[in-house]
Amino acid sequence: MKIKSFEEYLSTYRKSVEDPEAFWSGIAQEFHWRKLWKKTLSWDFNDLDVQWFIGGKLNITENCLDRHVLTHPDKVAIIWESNEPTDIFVKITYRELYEKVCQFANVLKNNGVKKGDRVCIYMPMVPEAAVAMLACARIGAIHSVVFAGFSANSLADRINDAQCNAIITSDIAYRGNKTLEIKQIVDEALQKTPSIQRCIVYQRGEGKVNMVEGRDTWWHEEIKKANKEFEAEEMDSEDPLFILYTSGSTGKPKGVVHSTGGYMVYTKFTFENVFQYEENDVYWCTADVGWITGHSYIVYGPLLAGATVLMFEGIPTYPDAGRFWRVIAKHRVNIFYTAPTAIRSLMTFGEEFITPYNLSTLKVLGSVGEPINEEAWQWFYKNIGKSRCPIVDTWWQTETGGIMISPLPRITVQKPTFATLPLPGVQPIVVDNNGKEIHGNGVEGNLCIKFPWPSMIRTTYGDHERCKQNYFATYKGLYFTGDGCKRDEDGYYRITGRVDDVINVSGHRIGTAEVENAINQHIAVVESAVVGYPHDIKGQGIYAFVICESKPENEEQFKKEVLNVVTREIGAIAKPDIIQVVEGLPKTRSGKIMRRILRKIAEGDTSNLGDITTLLDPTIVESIKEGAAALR
Ligand code: 6R9
Repeated sequence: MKIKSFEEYLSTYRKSVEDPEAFWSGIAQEFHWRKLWKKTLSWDFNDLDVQWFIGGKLNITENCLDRHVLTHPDKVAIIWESNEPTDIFVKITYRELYEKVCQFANVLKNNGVKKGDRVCIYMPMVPEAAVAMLACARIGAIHSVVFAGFSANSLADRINDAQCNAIITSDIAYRGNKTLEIKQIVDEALQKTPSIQRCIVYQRGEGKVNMVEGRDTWWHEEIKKANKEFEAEEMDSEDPLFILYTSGSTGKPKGVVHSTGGYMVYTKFTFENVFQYEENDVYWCTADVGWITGHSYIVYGPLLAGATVLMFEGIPTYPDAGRFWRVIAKHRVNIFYTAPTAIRSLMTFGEEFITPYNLSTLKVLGSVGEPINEEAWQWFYKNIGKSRCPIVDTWWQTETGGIMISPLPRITVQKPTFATLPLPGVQPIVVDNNGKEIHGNGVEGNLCIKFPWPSMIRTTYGDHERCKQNYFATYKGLYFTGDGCKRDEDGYYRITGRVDDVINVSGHRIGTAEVENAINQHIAVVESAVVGYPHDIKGQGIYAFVICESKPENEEQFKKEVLNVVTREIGAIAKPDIIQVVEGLPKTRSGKIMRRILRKIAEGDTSNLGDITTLLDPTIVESIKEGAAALR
């Protein structure tokens, strides 16, 4: 079902709210189910229990692949552009993808993976990453993709939390002019993961890696022995499809669990509508499969819709800052979905990197991951879209599974920096800090959702209580997003950013507590406090206030060590931008750090720090202020 006009959007939205079950069951009919559902929805936000398409049986890969093989087997499913900008690239048709997935499903089976098992995927941006995900889905195993920028420790924690019994990885990964030793990181992680029985290694480089006898095996060797047909496992609509770890306000990342039927229905519906995908379009989303955007809008959404999706291995600035535009011209991309941080970074390089390339095939631009500022929006609109392509500013989260608030291109009147209006089936409400609904327009508050949608989080893996506490306990009877928002006079939503202890660095969610835990691993560190601050390119930067046992002799050296510890514990994406060694932290008498004060100092706004008299030692604030000023 594709909405074609604003009137149709309004009437569809109205129907979706008046009778959500009728609305979604209508959309769900478009798919292939082995057995239809008996009841569309059952839900309880207080004791968190949400089920969609109850009793329905299906396999999502039959909808991603088998259906398309019947109708358009030779259509290109994936175009793969490698890190190196050569003329050679890979095109995989739906038939070929089907065969690769079936073949790899057999490999998984031959290696002892069964329905319900958890399989970790730690891979670069190669088509085999998508093949691995779909092969898991085909046999009913639950994939847990871990972004291949996370450290061995982070990887091990995630594997252990989900008790994965197999991992799929590659020898190396190419990112720009760097070669990352992926397999080495896996080897290190696997020292601490007793549940792992098998490690299947895709050869991306020269394959010169250590292989552990009885545990490790090569992808290319395994597929030689595997058949290209695999009868898909029959799954229940509510069987988990995947786990994806994400940061929250507590120290430990949580495994967000998505189920099969609802996720399928929602990602296809939103993909088709938000991007207004048309039959022969080439669609490119620059995310990594390690994030939810890669799951929903590189793999599942587009393939469910039978689209042609471009997958890119490299980075925006290699070999130069014109790479994105070169790829768009080369593959005649029609729909381009990226992140504000990439736009802000490319803006700084100037237009000479854009002008050589023909961008006339572009029809729709998209943004995701963090608030897009007016300047970046305008630059994207004018320089890339040539003032003729609408921008869809899509707000959503790992937990929501799919896009929630977004304009529909050429349908919704856009407004820079506004995600605009909720998609059909999405019922946002704004509440004050006491959880009271703020009615009307021209208001601001905390963004919650009051009614279930098909692709919403079902639980956090292994800890249902935590999921309840995290998302459904702050405001009774509501799903709390953790984001603040404005609703303007037109009823348009603008997301203002996180209101919890999560920092959004270049569109990546990082918990302040996670970074603190990592910094505290440094032998000389007594305590630390981490806050976000506005950063021109990253959106938010990480600012760490650190108390040492004794003043470091060589402060530069100490800071380097702290960065190394964070890289080791979490990964390079969590490295603080600024480290300030302090003598104390602003604490209340009950020992709570007043982060509000640290945030102000990190922002460089110390004119009004508010009431500091309740602090145990108010003088500490002066010394932190002075130290911060000296760092700028
Ligand atoms: C899809 C994704 C979710 C957080 C979310 C919010 C921020 C995402 C946004 C946006 C403003 C947008 N966010 N899209 N903020 N405008 N269009 O990014 O998922 O990694 O879980 O991050 O990202 O703060 O709460 P995830």
